[in-house]
Amino acid sequence: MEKYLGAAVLFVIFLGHCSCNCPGGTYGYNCGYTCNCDQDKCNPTSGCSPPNCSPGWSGPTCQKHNLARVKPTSSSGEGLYPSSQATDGNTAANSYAFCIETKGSNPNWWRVDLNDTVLIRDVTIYFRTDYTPRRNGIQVYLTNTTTIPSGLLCYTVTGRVDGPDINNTTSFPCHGRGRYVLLYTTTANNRDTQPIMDFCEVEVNACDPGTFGADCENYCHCKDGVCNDITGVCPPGGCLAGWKGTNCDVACVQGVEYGVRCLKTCSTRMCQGDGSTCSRDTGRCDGGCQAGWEGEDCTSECQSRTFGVNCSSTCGHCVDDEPCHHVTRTCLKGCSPGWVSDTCQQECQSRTFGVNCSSTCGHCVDDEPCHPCHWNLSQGLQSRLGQQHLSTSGQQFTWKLNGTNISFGSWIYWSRCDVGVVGCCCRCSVLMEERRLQDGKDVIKRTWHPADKPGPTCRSLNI
Ligand SMILES: [Ca+2]
Repeated sequence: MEKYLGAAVLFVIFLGHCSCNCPGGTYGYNCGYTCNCDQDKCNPTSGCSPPNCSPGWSGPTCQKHNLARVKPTSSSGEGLYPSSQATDGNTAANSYAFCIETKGSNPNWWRVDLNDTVLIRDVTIYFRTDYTPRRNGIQVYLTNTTTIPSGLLCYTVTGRVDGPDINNTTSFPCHGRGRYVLLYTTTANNRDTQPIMDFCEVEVNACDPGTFGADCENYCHCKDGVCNDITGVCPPGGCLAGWKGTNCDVACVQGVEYGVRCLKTCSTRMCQGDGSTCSRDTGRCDGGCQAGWEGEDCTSECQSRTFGVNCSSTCGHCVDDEPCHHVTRTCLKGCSPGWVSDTCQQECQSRTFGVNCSSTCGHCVDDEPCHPCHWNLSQGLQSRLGQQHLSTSGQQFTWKLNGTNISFGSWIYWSRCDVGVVGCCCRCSVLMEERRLQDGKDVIKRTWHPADKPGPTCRSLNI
């Protein structure tokens, strides 16, 4: 049953996900799996398969890894055949010459050092097939210490003392994290006076991340790619997009729902055209988005003051740089001073300026239009002259010229000169207050100065 489900999962998970361009050595969904075979034997969609698996890898997709292969071994006493022959990768078992044989002792043990604390799934022992008695009573531990015995007792080999009812190849779960796998016995079988072990190979198996099942033949659907290697259940944090259910084993209904836990609905996307498919993971719109929408599934409104097809157009002059409507371009809160119309793209006309172009220009030379925006004299002068030349008093701004304080009105409307060069002011008029002591009195003289005439005008102020 487990293998049947695995085949079904394989079929579904790769459907619609071209992995044709996976980088070398990877394959499958999001190129998230490693090819454990020569690269030229690795199908970009389905990966590797026997007999092409790299040494130490097995299973229908070469995802099952024998971590014990060529790892260092030790034993309670080396007999005729060294303990390392149980991790040499050769599972031949029809002669003791391929196997190990410990020296008789009680207790008696053999151990492989995996070189690191690792997660393992199961263990397989290949017993001698030409001599069967030394099987019964062997205990298998997964441990992190060299204490004999210690750790998790995974399995006890049990059967007749002469062993024929015990499988030549005995596999059992041994699920957990550990550095050592220990085979341990205090049982002397048959005619032995002391316990002796003589098996031929021990495989300590783990599934490559993202796979599970007896042969690591199933692919999980977890967000972080790693699931329980026996059940396939995802850790807290959830399923890969496109999957739902407690075990993340239920695919989103194609064409109806998509995304994380299948919470998004295909029909609410703003795809261009009606024929778009709806991939279960991203809900991608095949032909792009309707005007005003963006994102792979076209569910995000245009951002950053953009609108329209591909969000490639920029909003008009909305007040305070507010974004416009992502589809219609309308400025929802009105226009910046100097601009009108729904989309705020039209400049003030007919010598008007300001919010809604509702103010009339001041004393521009030759009745020319003023600059359509508010122009605050303090900002203009300060930016041109620097604060050290300018003092402000209430709504007055005073500049010292040749020892004389010259004050200006608080608001002034510049005539148009170079568009966009605010303050260029080649033809502006300036309301000027000229204050001086004359005969002990403070004399104030107010005049409008066209900027293109000599004197303390805009030009002479060099602004
Ligand atoms: Ca061997």
